[in-house]
Amino acid sequence: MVELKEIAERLIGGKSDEVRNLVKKALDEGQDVRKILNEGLVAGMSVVGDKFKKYEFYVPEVLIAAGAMKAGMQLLRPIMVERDIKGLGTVVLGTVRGDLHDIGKNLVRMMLEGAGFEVIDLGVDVSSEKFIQVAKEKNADLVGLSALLTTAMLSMKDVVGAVQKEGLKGKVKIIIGGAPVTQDYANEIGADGYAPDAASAADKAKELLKS
Ligand code: B1M
Repeated sequence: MVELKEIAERLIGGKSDEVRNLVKKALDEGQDVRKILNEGLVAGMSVVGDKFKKYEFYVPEVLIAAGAMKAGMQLLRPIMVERDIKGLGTVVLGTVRGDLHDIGKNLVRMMLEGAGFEVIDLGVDVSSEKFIQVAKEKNADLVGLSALLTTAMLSMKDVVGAVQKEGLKGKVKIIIGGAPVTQDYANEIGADGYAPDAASAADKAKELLKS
């Protein structure tokens, strides 16, 4: 019988093939999909997030671990879709209009996926109209905005304004981040949350969906 903590340990070490094999074996043994996800993949990714926050892991280690997470998810996702097993929630994520930086945003995506969210990544230079359109279509719980340019931070305000204008305030929470972004700025523009790094973004997303 596969010990699910073994999956977590291999994921932390970034061993994609081993994670894939263990997940397959656990599925073949008839272990519960949700348990494999939570006690294997998500548990491992949450350790990776903690290590990243404490500067024990850097971007390359996170990327490699996220690759291992993806290898496991490729086996779980079709079963979850078939059985309509819901994750923690749906996040529409993107780098705001005028900004092409995406390295941090991609890390945020990996941490959110690692925490069990479904992430719809709209890429870079995303307009407020696009965020709203997709958030409505996908019935999103959260919109995540990233910006690295001080000039592009203004686009975050546009998205918050558009969410209010469309009557989505409260239904769709907004979380913002990126090197020049601060909690003060989030307060100023009326975003629901701010996170200083990718691992904290996943924590903040969970916290916002509880409230
Ligand atoms: Co650009 N760039 N860049 N750049 N670039 C910066 C950001 C800059 C600070 C460099 C500098 O001048 N010292 C500066 C911005 C100055 C400012 O506005 N204050 C700058 C500039 C000016 C520019 C151009 C205008 C340069 C030019 O063309 N003249 C141009 C802009 C293009 C555009 O966007 N329209 C430009 C272009 C580029 C490249 C294309 C060459 C490349 C981007 C490649 C890519 O992203 N695919 C690039 C890079 C790599 C950088 C630096 C060197 C590194 C950014 C990065 O990836 N950091 C950067 C200088 C620096 O930071 N040393 C710089 C690593 C990443 C993991 O961190 O993105 O902060 P970060 O993400 C963190 C957190 O912020 C947080 O979590 C992440 C992980 O912990 N986070 C979130 C991010 N998003 C979040 C969302 C959340 C929560 C947390 O919730 C949803």
